[in-house]
Amino acid sequence: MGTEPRKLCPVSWAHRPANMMNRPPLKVVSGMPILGPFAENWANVQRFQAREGDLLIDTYPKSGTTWISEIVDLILHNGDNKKTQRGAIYERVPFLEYAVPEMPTGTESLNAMESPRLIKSHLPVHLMPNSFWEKNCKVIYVARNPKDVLVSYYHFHRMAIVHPDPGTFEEYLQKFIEGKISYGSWGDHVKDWWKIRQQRNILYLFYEDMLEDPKCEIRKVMKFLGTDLSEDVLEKIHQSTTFKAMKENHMANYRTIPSTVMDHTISPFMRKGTCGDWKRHFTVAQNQLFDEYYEREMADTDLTFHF
Ligand code: PPS
Repeated sequence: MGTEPRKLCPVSWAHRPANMMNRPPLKVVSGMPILGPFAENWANVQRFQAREGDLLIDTYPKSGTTWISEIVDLILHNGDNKKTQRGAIYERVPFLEYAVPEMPTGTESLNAMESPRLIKSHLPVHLMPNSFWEKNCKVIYVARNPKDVLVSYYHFHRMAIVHPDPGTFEEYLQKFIEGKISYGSWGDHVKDWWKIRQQRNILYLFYEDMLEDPKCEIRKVMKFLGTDLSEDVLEKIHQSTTFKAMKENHMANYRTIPSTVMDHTISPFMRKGTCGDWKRHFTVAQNQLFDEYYEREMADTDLTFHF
């Protein structure tokens, strides 16, 4: 296939001090808690100029961002997994609100990047830079059931030192329910994107559907992107984006980030990749508490999840 590999934004970790960003406290921007260093760059995020043809991948954290990013990049390269080896996932799909001291911010990387760009974000609808709507950018949103999100996010806090210490699982569960974690309320996030999905250029997907019938969901993405690839290419994309394949793929599994920043020996980024791992974490009492929270959160929506 003759597709030119898309440009990427090289990120160098070469000069990172060993104690970089040791668990800085969260800050609140526009009512939402966010990683302290991200808050410092907030004005640049709000001023960010999206361009026509940008594709935004948005999720509440730990909902399948990396998975859908890899799928999209493969679709745009006709399933050629040599081309998707051109850089780490965070270089191919820069993270809009990313900011840590002494490194290029997400907005700087994206401003320097040639179009067409793939952009990752975890921002809720009401904090999206306006330019995405002005330019009518396509958005792929992925949602995941909150019990598995919580478990995945808890383990991610343990291994990634840009996050505050999660405390015990019990303490973390309480913080999640109260929305006192980076990106705030899970319920508001998934519901607000759900509400606007038909007014905007949004493909709303579910992690659990991607697990159950990956090819069907990849086909939906192809259609949304206006591509028509053969069954062989579809099969290749599917094989390259199984949990096992991505766990072994260093350009997708975040192993290129120094272990002082993400320590995969504490918990790997590609951890379980399943639906229902929460059952191994929640006690009966915690599950009851969480179900009550879920009922409250979802009382005003027709959005539902598989657990
Ligand atoms: S982040 O940090 O918010 O961008 O993380 P994100 O990529 O959204 O979510 C990480 C979880 O997605 C799982 N994952 C996958 N599951 C199934 N198949 C594939 N291919 C895949 N790739 C990533 C990853 O394992 C994290 O979930 P948990 O439950 O922790 O395993």
